[in-house]
Amino acid sequence: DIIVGVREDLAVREAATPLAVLKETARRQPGAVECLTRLSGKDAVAVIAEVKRSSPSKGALAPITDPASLAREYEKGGASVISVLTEERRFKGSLADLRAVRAAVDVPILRKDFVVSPYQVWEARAHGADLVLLIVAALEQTVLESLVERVHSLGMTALVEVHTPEEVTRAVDAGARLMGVNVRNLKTLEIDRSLFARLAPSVPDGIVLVAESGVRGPHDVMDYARSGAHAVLVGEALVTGESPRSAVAD
Ligand code: IGP
Repeated sequence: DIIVGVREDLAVREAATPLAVLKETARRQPGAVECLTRLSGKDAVAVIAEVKRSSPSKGALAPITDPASLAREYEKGGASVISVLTEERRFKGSLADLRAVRAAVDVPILRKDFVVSPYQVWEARAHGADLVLLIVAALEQTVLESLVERVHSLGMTALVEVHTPEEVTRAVDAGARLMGVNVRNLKTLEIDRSLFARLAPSVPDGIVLVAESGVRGPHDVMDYARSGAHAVLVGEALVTGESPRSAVAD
């Protein structure tokens, strides 16, 4: 179970850096950048481009020696937000990657991890994140609610990830302003792109909606947009593609 490893790694960091110290670092950061307007912009579908070294389904995707320069390519290509995997064991990401990307770009950045505790939300802010992913399936409702509140109270935006109609309801109840439908089944790791079109109609107006995973190229972007996506989150196709900059721009 991925969460077991996440909690073990978290305990090590908590022992090294007390929460009070982390909060001081977080408070010294420039304020988080508002992202909802740029993600819901009327004419074009927005792209959230992901720095993704590895995945549990495919293993190593690309040798990313310099996450900062990849992030700069994404930004030049027109990405509205840059997502950075920070989970270490399965995705080979790190908070160091997040910090490097923060120093390299001006666009808002998303901490993509399995966030289960407020400590990780403070960590995200301390490393310059503007958005934090929260996965409904991994959290009890009261925990989800308090994490959404914590993210928002620190000026960041929660990207609340759902896979089922029940999870859409839970995300709305928890106060989500930005929701992501992840079409990858977390148990089987299989992609089912039709899930997005099935869930999108039950998402209330006013919530900014992201289609996550399975984008192979412009055709998939258009399909998601037609089904109601304001934005798409793309990892694998960008890190394995030849030119991340033109891939975002196309
Ligand atoms: C990107 P893809 O198929 O473009 O590489 O997918 C993103 O949606 C995926 O990395 C993701 C993810 C997650 C990873 C979505 N939700 C939760 C880890 C944890």
